Amino acid sequence: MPLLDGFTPWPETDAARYRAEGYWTGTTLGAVLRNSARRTPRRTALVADGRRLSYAELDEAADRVAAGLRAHGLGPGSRLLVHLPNGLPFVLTLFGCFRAAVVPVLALPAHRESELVHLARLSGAAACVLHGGPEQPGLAEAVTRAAHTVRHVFTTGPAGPGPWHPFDALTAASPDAGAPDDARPQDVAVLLLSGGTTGLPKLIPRTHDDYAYNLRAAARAAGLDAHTVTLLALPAAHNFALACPGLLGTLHAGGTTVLAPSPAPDVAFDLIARERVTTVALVPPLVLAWLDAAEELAPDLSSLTLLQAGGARLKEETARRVRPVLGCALQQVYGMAEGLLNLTRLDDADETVFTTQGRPLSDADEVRVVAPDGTDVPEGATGELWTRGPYTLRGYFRAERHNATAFTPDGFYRSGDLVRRLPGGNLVVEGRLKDVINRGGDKVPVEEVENHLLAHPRVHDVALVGFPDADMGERTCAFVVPRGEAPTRRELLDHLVRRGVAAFKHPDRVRVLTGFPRTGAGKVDRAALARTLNTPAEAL
Ligand code: J2J
Repeated sequence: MPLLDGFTPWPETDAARYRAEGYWTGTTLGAVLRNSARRTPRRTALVADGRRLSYAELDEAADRVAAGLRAHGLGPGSRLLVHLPNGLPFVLTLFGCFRAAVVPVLALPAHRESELVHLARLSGAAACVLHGGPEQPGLAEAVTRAAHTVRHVFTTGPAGPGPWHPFDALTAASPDAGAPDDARPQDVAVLLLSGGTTGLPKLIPRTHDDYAYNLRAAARAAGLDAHTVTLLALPAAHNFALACPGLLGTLHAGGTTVLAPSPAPDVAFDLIARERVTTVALVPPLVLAWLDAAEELAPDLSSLTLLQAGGARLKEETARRVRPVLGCALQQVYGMAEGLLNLTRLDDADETVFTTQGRPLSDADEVRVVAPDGTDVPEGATGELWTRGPYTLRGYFRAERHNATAFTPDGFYRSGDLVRRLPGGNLVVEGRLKDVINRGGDKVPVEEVENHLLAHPRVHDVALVGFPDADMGERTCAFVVPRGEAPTRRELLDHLVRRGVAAFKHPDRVRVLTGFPRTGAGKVDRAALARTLNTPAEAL
């Protein structure tokens, strides 16, 4: 029996095959750390917040947090909303949860009240852990007011009145020496946020078995070993930085993870030189920023051997600059928190690495490229990517209605991405069908943002449209049909801030129109709107 209702397990025949063929090994994520700690207790596992923790220390700290969670009444299947930047509290919370079988719900650091409230409600969170920044009291209050299931708030800042506890309340518990791991391999280990689907963001359940396979296979494909030093520059709460291979893959390999407080080149370059970092994952706008900064600053990056780039399409010209400027290999990664990972391989020809987004991680990944009628397109033609496999979800959490269309009856996930498959199996991402704008790797859910803008009293109708941008790949423009006097962009941004919407969702431009062009079917013609943006325009 699954521990969580609202989780769609794999059909038993598939699960049996994934076990029999060795994809699922019956391990838990808590055991990933335990195993490395047994092998190399004194090696440095983490460098974070000015501290260095050995594997033995991290392992012990994870047990403490598990005991702390249990002491606050959180147990197998309880959900814990986690809103933390890259730092020690994030890693401790995560492993405390894995050990106590509490399910962390990983919000991104950029999220604000609107997203946190939605995630707390959707997950039915029993508690949350918040970063102690200046916005924290407001966020804590909003979440506890709006989500009645939340009984405890742990914060890395000063604790307020009521059900608030300092984060130390979790780490102060004495570990239940040798307590068995409460988690079972087939249970949901973590709820990740979807990069955008129609409507409000969805939660992606990942089990111990499937995520452990994901991180092991990704660690292998990225060539990680005990000498790896990974810089975590992207938010650890995102699948790419967390387990592809990222933090969890590096812990599995017995290497060291350095948590960067910011991905800015000056901060990262210092850490790379000081900690002799070998591996890093970035989104394309950061790859560009690092390339430009490295040409100007000539930093010591001699330890760096691998840059993974993913989250949005990397331009070929940018890909070609990586080795000459940064002195390391490039691996393109086309992934999704829903599961499927595609990567170029370390021994691929340069042409493949520069011009494709790689091929599936696993022999057991099934990928179809299909036409609108659901038939497979010929090799080399563009179609929608559908996938199913040992680490790709079979249903979003508590989203029955959405699942009915997001998955085929035989369990393929309809990704909404338009791809081309080349001879040899490598994929090229050509575009998308889903209503999401990919702003340099940050996924902007169109309908969600439009709904926030529609709530403004002087907005009669609105359409959010992506337009090409040299640095970000795409940016966003809100086309507004006003009610009375048109609101300015500043007024709309203030409105979104008041509603607690993450800054990356704020429109880059605003255009005022008297009405929308329509398609033959009467829908807003977004393509026609996008075409009007090809000429430089003044933002209001
Ligand atoms: C084009 N589009 C891409 C790429 C993702 C590794 C890397 C990225 C993610 C991620 C991830 C792309 N070129 N190289 O989870 O483990 C777009 C696709 C995809 C969506 C998923 C990982 N890499 N994309 O970005 O869940 O549209 O995961 O479906 O945030 O990003 O977004 P997300």
